[in-house]
Amino acid sequence: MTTPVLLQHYIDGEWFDGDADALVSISPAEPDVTVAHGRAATVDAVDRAVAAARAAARRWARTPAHERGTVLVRAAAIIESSAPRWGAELAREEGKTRGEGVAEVLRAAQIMRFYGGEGDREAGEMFASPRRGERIMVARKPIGVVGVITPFNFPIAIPAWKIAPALTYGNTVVWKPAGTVPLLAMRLAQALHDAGLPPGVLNLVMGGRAIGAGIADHPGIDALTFTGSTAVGRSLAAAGAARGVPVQAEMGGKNAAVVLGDADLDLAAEQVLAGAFRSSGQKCTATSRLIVTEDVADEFVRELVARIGKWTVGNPLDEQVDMGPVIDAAARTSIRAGVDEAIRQGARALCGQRSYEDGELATGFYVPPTVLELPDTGLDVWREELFGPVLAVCRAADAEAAFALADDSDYGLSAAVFTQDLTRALGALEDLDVGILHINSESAGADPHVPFGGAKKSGYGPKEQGRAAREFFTHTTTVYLRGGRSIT
Ligand code: UN1
Repeated sequence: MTTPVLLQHYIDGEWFDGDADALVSISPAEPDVTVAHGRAATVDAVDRAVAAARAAARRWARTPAHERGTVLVRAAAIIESSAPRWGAELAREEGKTRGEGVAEVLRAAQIMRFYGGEGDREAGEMFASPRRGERIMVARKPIGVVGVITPFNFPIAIPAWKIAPALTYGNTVVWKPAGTVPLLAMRLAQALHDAGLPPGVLNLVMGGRAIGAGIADHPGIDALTFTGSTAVGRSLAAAGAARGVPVQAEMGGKNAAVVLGDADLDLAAEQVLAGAFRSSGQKCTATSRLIVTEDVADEFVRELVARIGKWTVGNPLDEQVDMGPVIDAAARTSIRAGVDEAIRQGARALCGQRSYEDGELATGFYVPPTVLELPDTGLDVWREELFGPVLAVCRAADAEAAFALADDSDYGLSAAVFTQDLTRALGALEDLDVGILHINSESAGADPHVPFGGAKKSGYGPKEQGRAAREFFTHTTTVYLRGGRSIT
């Protein structure tokens, strides 16, 4: 048994203990095991964090972009070399498998490195002028102090992909991570501290909703970036609009995988399995709807369920385990309630109909991988995000009907289409209103150098990652530039 890590907050370059309620990070696989503990911060810590971020803002904005980037590159190296240890901590704290945990830490390093290099890439645009002797330059400038509010499901990658662009573009940050994953938050802050980030540039304040609200409503915050539920994202967007503060919100998804008759069914089964059940389905990009054309439906669904039968559910630190628990007891209860309600409304469970009733799978917050065949699309499970290992299946007569079903959602984050027919693949691009479209790969996954974000209820504000992040983390100053001497 490992000794629990002491949780500390980080403001103005100093680590300190909180003085509010206990802050305890437990293992969702073994809820009586404490991974890390300390005390939450009081709301006045938000004031101190914002004051520190404001005080540091001017100097950081004036630091050459190359130097800012160098800090991120150094942090990337620290994160990378810590990946085996932090990946295991991530698996213990969040519940995804150790392999996924290590991969996520490495991804955070990759994100840091991408944005580290951003300091040496172009920093604006130059236009011709309709007037002689003039150029028009569009320069990018930081927005100021950014509030960052992050979810539990990618405890280091999502914070990295918000904090790295915020910092590289010259902003300072006040960050509140999800209360269930404080340890990984501390690890990321440590990496940046050890990489030489100046005091006040990043401030980490951990605690409950009051801390999040304290950041969102703080008059000293110039912009707010959030990933989490649509309800919270929308309320933050409303609060931001009321104060004239830009908000970027990445929210829910009800992502479809469409399997057409001409697809490579082995490949599709492998990818749908990963998309629906990796990380226990707790990704906003997870596949929660499967649409399969009638011609291959029986065969495909049978294959999928057979593969699920070979999965090992259990402690995420065991090498042979494919799927761990969900994040907490409340998540387990609400996911199971969603499944029970779907069955009540007429769904047929092809697997996962029974909760785990004894042994470690009952003690930990485990939900079995569940496939529900729906009689029609009138069921709540077709529309509502359960954020767990639950896949709802509907059949479609042909590709056109399948795309119509896939687009039948208020959400529009990602979709996966399995076909070898290029015309149909291009048709999917036309027909599906999504931010991310995978052709022949699972609906989850995001590379750091390209835009990430959703359409419809899934996203609000500019996209994240890659150079798209610049849209949110900078504003522009248009400079009409003349030489200062009359020209002849
Ligand atoms: C991924 O698909 O690998 O909260 C990343 C989420 C998304 C990130 C998904 N913002 O799940």
